[in-house]
Amino acid sequence: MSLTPQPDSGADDYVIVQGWGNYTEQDHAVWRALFERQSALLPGRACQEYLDGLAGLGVAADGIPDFERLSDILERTTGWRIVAVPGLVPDDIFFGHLAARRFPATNWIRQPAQMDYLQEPDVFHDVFGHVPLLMNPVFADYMAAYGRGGLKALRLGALPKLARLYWYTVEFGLIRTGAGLRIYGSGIVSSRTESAYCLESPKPKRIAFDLLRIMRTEYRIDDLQDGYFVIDSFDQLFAATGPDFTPYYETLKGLSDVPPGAVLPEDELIEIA
Ligand code: HBI
Ligand code: FE
Repeated sequence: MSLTPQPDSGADDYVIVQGWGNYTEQDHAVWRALFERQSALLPGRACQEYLDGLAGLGVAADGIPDFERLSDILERTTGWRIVAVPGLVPDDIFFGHLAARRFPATNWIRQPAQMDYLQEPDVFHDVFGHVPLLMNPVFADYMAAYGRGGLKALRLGALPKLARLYWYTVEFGLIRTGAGLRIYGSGIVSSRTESAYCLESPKPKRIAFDLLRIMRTEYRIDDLQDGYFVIDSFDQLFAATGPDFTPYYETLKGLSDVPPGAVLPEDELIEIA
């Protein structure tokens, strides 16, 4: 399958039919294995909002969920629906869906040999990783705001800066709670090794959320993160997307990029308990 999906039958938003009936027994077995493995790891590591969303959706071990059924529950809660796509879609299409409260979820699942890592998001990463937090009203608003911001960033040629915000929050974000650090990033909750590493390893730096600092920070897509950013609440995250980012992009032009894992003097470092 080509990695650059073409819109099917004139659907210029890359939306396809999920094809739930076409999943094989192996597909569902891979889902069950991934679901059971992560479900054993996440209590005490993933934030309560994520765990509540997973339970509220009824995403279960038994097999790959039907997007329409999940969407009916999701829509009643935060107005979001899930649309099936063949894989990564062009940025403008992606942001357009998010702005319209449609989460584009890949419809295929990884092969058994890819259990521990795959480059491109599959249905487990997208549905198990991303969809549960869309049940949280504040995070759901953040994701819609991010979509609108993405369309604007494209127009301003500032997408790489905004993509960093997505990476260090939606994909790899941590949150401080009274009980300690917890995970909310989808790239982490769907990964066996990173779910433990991000909270327990002394190697990565953990830095308090700072919007401009994040938008200066490069990231690598092919390895465990060297640095994480930590929010205090989803309200804080949503509030950060309130202002118009145009002046931020101007400010960033005068600031150098920061390598992943580097620490700046002004950083508030957060130690693991
Ligand atoms: N497409 N289906 C899909 N899923 C993504 O997470 C995704 C995408 N296209 C672009 C993209 N992410 C990133 O480039 C943006 O987050 C910046
Ligand atoms: Fe993702």
